[in-house]
Amino acid sequence: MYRENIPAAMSVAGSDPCSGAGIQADLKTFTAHGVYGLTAVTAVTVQNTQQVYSVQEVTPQVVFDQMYRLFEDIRVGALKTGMLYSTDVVNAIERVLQEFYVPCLVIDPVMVSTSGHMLLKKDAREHMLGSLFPRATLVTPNIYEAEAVTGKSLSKWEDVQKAATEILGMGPKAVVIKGGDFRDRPGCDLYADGNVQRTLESGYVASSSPHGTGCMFSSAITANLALGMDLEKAVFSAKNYITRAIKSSLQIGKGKAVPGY
Ligand code: PXL
Repeated sequence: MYRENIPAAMSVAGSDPCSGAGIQADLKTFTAHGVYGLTAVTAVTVQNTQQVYSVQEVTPQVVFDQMYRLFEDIRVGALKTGMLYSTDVVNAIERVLQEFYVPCLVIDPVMVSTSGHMLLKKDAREHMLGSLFPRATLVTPNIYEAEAVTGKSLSKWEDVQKAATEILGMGPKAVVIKGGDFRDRPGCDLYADGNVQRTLESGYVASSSPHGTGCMFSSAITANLALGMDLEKAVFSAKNYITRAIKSSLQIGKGKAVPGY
């Protein structure tokens, strides 16, 4: 018998000690939405606002156990994955998802940090596509990740629209391609599901793409889904949230700003 009086969402992701991205950003975002945040840590990064220095993977069994013990105890309304790092971690997550039902699954296919550090090994990409994409309610690649996933270079907005269709063919119910400072349409993202394609426009916030905006966008969507919003509304509401978060970026440290919340 579950007794939660607040919806819960889970983030399965890496730790970012400066709290701009990763698990820490996800928890802040869940809390800001009135959702109780649960976590399973996949890797511990050593980083500050300037760069990522190193990555220590958590053993796949411990990733499995963290998730398993939460699922057997707490009703999880929505789950997102972020930095997964290795094939073995992807497999551990798949094993948990085979045992427990989660109503909404958001896969943020994090691959490389803003500062250029590898956050998903090359061989793990295929596994993520094969095992997690088909289960996903939503996948949220940025332009670089959409290029990696489709194997095509995206230079025009039309290319992004085609990539969205191709990604839908990999099995998720919907996709958001996060445009960021994409030259052809800065500040725009593309939402697509089986029925519609819509552009999410915010008015580009110049010269500020703080570290962690991608994580925060996908965790805001996850929080909205845990609150029971339908998918398209969850995405549009999260776009407003992340736009406000970028506008109120926090100047912490010597490197990139982090999103406000
Ligand atoms: O923004 C991608 C990302 C996700 N997760 C962790 C990170 C980063 C970027 O640095 O460190 C843990």
